[in-house]
Amino acid sequence: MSDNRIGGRIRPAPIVAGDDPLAQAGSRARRSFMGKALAMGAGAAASGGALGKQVSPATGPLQRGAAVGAGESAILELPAHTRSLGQPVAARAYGLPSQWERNLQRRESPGLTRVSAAGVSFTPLQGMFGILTPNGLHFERHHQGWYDIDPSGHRLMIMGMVREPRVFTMDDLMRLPAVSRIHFIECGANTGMEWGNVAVPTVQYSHGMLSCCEYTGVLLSTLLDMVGANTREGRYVLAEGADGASMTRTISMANALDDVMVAWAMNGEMLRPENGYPLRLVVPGVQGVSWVKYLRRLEVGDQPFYTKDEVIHYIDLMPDGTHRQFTSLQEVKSVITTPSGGQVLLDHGYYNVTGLAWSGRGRVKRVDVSVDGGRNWRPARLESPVLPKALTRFNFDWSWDGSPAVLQSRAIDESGHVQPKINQLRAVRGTRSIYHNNAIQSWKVSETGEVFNVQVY
Ligand SMILES: Nc1nc2c(c(=O)[nH]1)N[C@H]1C(S)=C(S)[C@@H](COP(=O)(O)O)O[C@H]1N2
Ligand SMILES: [Mo]
Repeated sequence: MSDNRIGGRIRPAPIVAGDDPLAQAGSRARRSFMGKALAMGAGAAASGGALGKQVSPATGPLQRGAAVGAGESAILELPAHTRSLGQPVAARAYGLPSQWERNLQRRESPGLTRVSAAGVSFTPLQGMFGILTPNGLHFERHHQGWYDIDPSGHRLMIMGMVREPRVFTMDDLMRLPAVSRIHFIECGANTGMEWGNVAVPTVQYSHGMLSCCEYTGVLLSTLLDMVGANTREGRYVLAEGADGASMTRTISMANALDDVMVAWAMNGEMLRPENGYPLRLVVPGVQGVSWVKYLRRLEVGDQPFYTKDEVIHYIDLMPDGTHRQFTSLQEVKSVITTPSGGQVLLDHGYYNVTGLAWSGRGRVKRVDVSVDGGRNWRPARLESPVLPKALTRFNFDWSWDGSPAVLQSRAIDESGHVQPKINQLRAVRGTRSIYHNNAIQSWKVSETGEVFNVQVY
């Protein structure tokens, strides 16, 4: 099911070139199954009972009181799994998702980077629920591939404008007072392909360099205190990774003393190798590149370090040919994840329009949804928790009458910033940028129910 989960009413996103052919075959098979299931009126069975064709969330399947159709025979006849023993507990020492969910995967966009070790994989936002990203579906961005570093040999050095430079082992760090906090991470290049015009078909590719996890680690302020950092003149901190790319970024001391973490855990377990095991920097609200993975060195300094990763990369090309630098904050943004590009509405009637909103400045205050391309807006329901610098889930009731529609969401954060339209953003930033596109996303629902990525001005 996965991508097409929407009550069995939406078929899977089309698989793009270069994707796993097995997944393609699977999705074709599923599509015809879904078609048959719906034709038989067995939508509820096909969709895990959520919003099948005969089921409306208001009434539920059993309150319809109609004659028992072919679909209900799936309830009356006990299937094999109800008449046999299940598998023993030790079948899987480390749990995996159901085999029926195997279409829900991180996906690469072939050709996006010149060498495969410098790659990106995108989170399948269209198939996810709530605000947390499962560790196996967290997007990945590597400048020089990933490593599975032996934690017993890993060290973190803190130096520069400090009274007592120190080298920490993982054991040293994990004895310290820890905090656990939920935050989003978004690559500054997320949605970057849409600057010029519509570039990608699905929300996975347009917005999937985005994840949200509970991180556990020690606050950087605790470590800076331990080494006696000069936090008055030392206004900057350099973070360096242990990978071949030596990813290095400068963060401000203001950030460092606020909520930055040196983290070893993600969603209750140690970091995954792809995401920086055994140690990464967590810089809430700031673009992903500053979240240095395989963290091995922090240096306190009195000016920015102007490293390669901040002088020639992650800068914004403006219409007059100049570059903006150190534009690290991820501004207020939102996107409807269902219905979204590549999905298909199979039927008229009720849909739960759902999506995600976030802001690097703090909490999301409100999300408005439009179904007519931005002429009229109504507020969506924000689901709890609504946390600072974390993804917020929103839901919105919509009844589709079968005519063409353009779905949009617009987020407003607690600082009062409003997510802009793409033409408002272009008026200031031009069309040649790669980074920091937080524009309103539009999904066009055609009369056939197919959903497309479009730009509406
Ligand atoms: N050491 C190291 N840290 C890194 C990177 C890297 O290539 N090497 N990529 C950065 C970029 S550009 C992003 S967007 C995030 C991605 O984190 P993730 O791979 O856990 O999603 O890590 C950042 N930290
Ligand atoms: Mo990134």
